Formats: sequence, C-alpha cells, structure tokens
Amino acid sequence: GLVRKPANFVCSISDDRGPEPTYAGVPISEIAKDEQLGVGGAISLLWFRRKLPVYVSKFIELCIVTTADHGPCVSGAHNTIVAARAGKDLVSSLISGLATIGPRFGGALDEAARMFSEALDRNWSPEKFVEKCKEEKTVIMGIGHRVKSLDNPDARVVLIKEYAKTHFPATPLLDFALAVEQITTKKKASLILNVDGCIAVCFVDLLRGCGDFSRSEADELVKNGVLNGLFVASRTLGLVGHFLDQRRLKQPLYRHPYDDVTYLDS
Ligand code: Q5B
Repeated sequence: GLVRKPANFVCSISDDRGPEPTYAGVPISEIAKDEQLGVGGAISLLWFRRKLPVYVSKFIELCIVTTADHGPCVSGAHNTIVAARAGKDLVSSLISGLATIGPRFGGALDEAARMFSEALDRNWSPEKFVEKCKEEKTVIMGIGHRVKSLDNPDARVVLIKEYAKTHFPATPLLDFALAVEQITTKKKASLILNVDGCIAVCFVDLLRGCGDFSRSEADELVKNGVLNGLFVASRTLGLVGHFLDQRRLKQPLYRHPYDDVTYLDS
C-alpha cells in the first residue's frame, strides 16, 4: 500500500495553501479589516499563535514604536551606516547593524527578564538581589545606560512604565525592578532601569498576568527569546531607515579619523 512520507518541516503559525494566507488560522483579509488588530495583532498571531486582548496588541505596538530607532550614534545604526557608505546592499547593511544587538546593546531583554523574575520568584528583596549580583560580579541586565540617567530620563521608559501601570492587571516585576533601580542609582545616576529592562519586566508581567498564557507557556516564551525578538523586529525599522537615508544623501565611503584613535606603542 501507500507509504506516507514523513514531513521534513513542522509549522504551526501560518499557512499559504488556501486562497489567502492565514496567521494562526486567521485569514489576512480578516486581520487587515480588523482595526483593533494592526501590527500588534499580527505579531500576537505569529509569535503567540493567538488573538490577545487589544491592550496587549497596543503594548506590543508601543514597544515597536518607541524602540524603532535611537539615532545614528548607537551601535546598530552606526554599523548599518558604515556598511551602507561602503556600498553594501540593504540586506548586508541591515545584517551588519543587527549583528551588534547583544548583551550590551539592545539584546539584554531576555536575560533581564530571567534575572529579575528569578529574584522575584525566590522572594528575594531588591537589596538581596543587588547584593548577590555584586558578590557574583554579575552585571544586572536591563540596568544602566550610556547617555540616559536620573538627570536625563529616558522618555521611552516613561511611556512604557505609564502604559503598564494604566493597563496591566498587575505589575509585580516592574515594581521589583523599580525598587532595584532605587538602589543602583544610588551608586551611579546612569544605573537606571533602561529601555531593554523596562520592556522585559513589563512583558513578563503581561505574559503572566493577562490570563491568556499558562505560567509554563509564559516562561518558555521568554526562554526561547521572544523579548530580544521584539527589539530586533523594532530596530529593523530604524536600521532600514538609516540605510535609505545614507543612500538618499549619497554619502561617501566612511573612514575613521586618525586623531580619534589612540595608537599604543607595541
Ligand atoms: N555598572 C549599558 O555602560 C551599559 C551595570 C553596572 C551593575 C549594571 C551597562 C550594561 C547591562 C546591559 C543592558 C541595554 C553597557 C542598554 C540599549 C538600547 C539603546 C542604546 C542607546 C537604544 C552602559 C560604570 C560602572 C561600573 C560598572 C557599573 C554598569 N552597568 N553595575 N549592573 N547593569 N548594562 N544593556 O555607561 O565600580 O565603576 O567599575 O552593560 O541592559 O542598549 O541608546 O545607547 O535604544 O539604542 O559604559 O538604548 O550599563 O558603564 O560599563 O563604564 O560601568 O557602573 O560595573 O562600576 P557604561 P560602565 P565600577 S539599552
């Protein structure tokens, strides 16, 4: 009889075999017509495989809008600009910028979520958490910024905190992280809860509190990298913008000036 060939691929998020593509079973025409869904709704379907409440989709969109770009001087934009000026194509320039996203720049979200959640789940006080990190000489992910500080607050963090406080059922992890910030900023004014950290803790509060995920689903999503994925998705918009900007402005090859390099005697 017929022997069924085992499939090489398994997919549970989208399907384009019918008359129109579907995201988590929802036809794109339905997504496009539903004004409540938007980009946040499409992300919910593709990343979480379900429709989520409107305040969740709007929160995803807030994260995307607020972190889409942070000027030309940050690592990602810098690399994209240098690559574009070296004559590289859009995808190569984009990849060059995206490759800088990591533990120091833009890619601290998942680890921040893990560190803060573990501390809260162990019922540690904020003081104990900071002390433990100090003892272990561990940098607290989601804390610290090169230019933002208590004296120069980050407007993005203000917006995200405000949204979470207004719309989320509860914000225990955000509250914990803000208590940690109270301690770290006593050491140095730049050791604020940064945009990576703020999105990370708010998202954990959302996944745990919105009622649409079991606790193990919420934990697995973070473990699998959903939060850094959010920064990558968002910053891609800005990096493409920087590539197009350089092309439009017909910028020549970039060469770093000698007087900005300290040459050490060998
Ligand atoms: N110290 C972000 O460093 C930065 C500490 C700390 C305990 C900490 C640093 C860090 C964790 C990673 C993180 C996301 C490298 C940042 C982003 C997106 C962005 C970017 C943009 C955008 C800044 C001075 C003293 C030292 C350190 C201590 C520093 N951080 N202690 N926990 N987390 N954070 N990254 O200013 O005793 O003097 O030796 O790694 O969350 O990337 O706009 O630029 O949208 O594009 O260079 O916003 O904080 O400070 O390294 O010279 O440290 O503070 O141990 O202590 P800085 P450092 P000491 S958001």
